[in-house]
Amino acid sequence: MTPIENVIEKFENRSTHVAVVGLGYVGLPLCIAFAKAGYQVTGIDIDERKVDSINRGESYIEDIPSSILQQYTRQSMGISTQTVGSTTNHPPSTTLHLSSRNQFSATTDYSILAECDAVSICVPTPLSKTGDPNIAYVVSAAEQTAKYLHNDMVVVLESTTYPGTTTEILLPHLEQNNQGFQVGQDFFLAFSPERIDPGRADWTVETMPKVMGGVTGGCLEVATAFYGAAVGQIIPVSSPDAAEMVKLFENTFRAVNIGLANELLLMCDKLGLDAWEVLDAAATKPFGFMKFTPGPGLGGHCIPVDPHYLSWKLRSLQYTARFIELASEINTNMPAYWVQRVQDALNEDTKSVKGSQILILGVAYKKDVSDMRESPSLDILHLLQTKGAMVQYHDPYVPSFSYDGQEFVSVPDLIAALEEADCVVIATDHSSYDWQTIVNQSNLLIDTRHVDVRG
Ligand code: SAJ
Repeated sequence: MTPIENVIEKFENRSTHVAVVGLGYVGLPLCIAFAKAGYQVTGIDIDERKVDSINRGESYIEDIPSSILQQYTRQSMGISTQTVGSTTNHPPSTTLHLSSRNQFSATTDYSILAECDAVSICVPTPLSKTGDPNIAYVVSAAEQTAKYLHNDMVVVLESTTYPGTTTEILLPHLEQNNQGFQVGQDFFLAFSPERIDPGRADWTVETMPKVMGGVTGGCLEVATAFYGAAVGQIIPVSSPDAAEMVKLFENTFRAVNIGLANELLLMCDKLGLDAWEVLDAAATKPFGFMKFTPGPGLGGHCIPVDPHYLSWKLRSLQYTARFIELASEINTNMPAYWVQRVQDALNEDTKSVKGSQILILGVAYKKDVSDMRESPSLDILHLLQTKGAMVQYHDPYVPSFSYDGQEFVSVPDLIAALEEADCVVIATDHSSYDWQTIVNQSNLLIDTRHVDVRG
C-alpha cells in the first residue's frame, strides 16, 4: 500500500486517536460525532471550565445533552440481552457488562497532539473592534499544532475565515516548525467549513453535507477518510480556498437577502404600502423566489460577521464587494429605523421618547434561542436610552444580562409590564409568546417581526 493508503486505512478501521481544538458549539458536537464513529477523541480548549465540565460528563452545549456526553466520557454500566438463538429451553440471556469506554476526554494540554493521528481546529474567528478579521485564535492553534506535528498527521481547519487562510497562514506555520515536512506527503492539510446551526434538529453534524478542500489531492483523500467516518456526505472542492469561499458565500447570501428584505420595508414605507403584504404575496411564487423577512437588524455570531471576512479580503485585492457593504449599511441601520418608528408613534400620542416607559420583548438575536451575540435588540435599547427613555425588557430565554455597564433583569410580570409601558417593541418573536394577549394589553405596539396576529 502507498503511504496515503496506509493513513486512510487507519481511519477506515477506526484505529485512530483524533483531537478537536475549540470545544464550543462547533467543536463539542464534532467530538461526539467522531466518538460515535468509533475514534478515540481528545478535546482541547484553553478554557479549563469547559475541559473540567466535559470530563465530569456535564455538557454546556444545548445540542449535546449530558446523557449523550456521558456515553463517551465515562465508564458506563451496560446491560445487553442475548436474544440470538434463544428458544423456550434457552431463554435470552441478560448480561451485565461494564464497558470502560472513556472514549472522549478533554484537556488544556496541546501536547496530546503528539499522540493524535488527526486534529480539527474549530476556534472562533470574530471581527476586531475596527471591523477587520481577527484570526488570532487560528494562529495560536496553528502554532501549537506545529509543535506536535508528526508524520502522517491530518490537520483540518473548520473556523470560518477568508479565502487563503489555510494556505497562506496555517500551512506556513505548520511547515516552518517542521523543516523538510512536505504537505501532501509527510502531513495532510484541508479546510472544511462548519455548518452547525445551534438548536436545529433536522440537520446535524452527521447529516449535514460537509464541504472539503485539500491542499493537495492526497490531502483531500485523507481528510475525506478522516471525516467520512463521522459525516454522511463529503462535498469535495478543488482547494481550501474554494472551501473557505463556499462558507463565506453561503452566509453572505443570507446577509444580502436580509438586507434586501429590510430595504423592501423602507421602500414600502415611502410608497405607503404594506411590505409584509407584498412579501407574503411574492412568496406565493412557486419558483425563483426565496422569502427573507424584514426585522430589527442583523444579529448572531455568523451572518453579521462572515461577509466582512470576505469584503476585507477583497479590499486587500483592490476590489469593493458592494453588495456586502450595502447590505451591511442597511442592516446596521435597522435599529435606528425602528427607534424612529417608536418616536413617531409616541408623537402621535403627544408623548416624547424622553421620559417614556418602553418595554422591549426579546433580546436574543433570533427566536427560540438564548444567544444575544450582536443582537439588534441591544442597539434598539441603547438608542432609546440615549433619547431619554426608561427601557425594560422581557425575554423568556434571557433572565438577565449586563450591557453598557448596566444590569438588566427580565420583567417578572409581563402583563403588568405591558400595561405600564407607553410603548412595547416586539424585537424577537419567540414562539412561546401569546401574541394576541400582547397586542390586547399594549397601549402602543411597534412590531419589528410582524408576528401576524391580525385576523
Ligand atoms: N434575520 C432577518 N430576516 C430573515 C432571516 C434572519 O432579519 O429573513 C435575522 C435574524 O433575526 C438574526 C439574523 O438575521 O438576527 C441572522 O439570522 P439567521 O437565520 O441567519 O440565523 P443564524 O445567524 O443563526 O445563522 C445560522 C447560520 N448557520 C451557519 O452558519 C452554519 C446560517 O447559515 C443558517 O442559514 C441559519 O443559521 C439558519 O438558517 O438557521
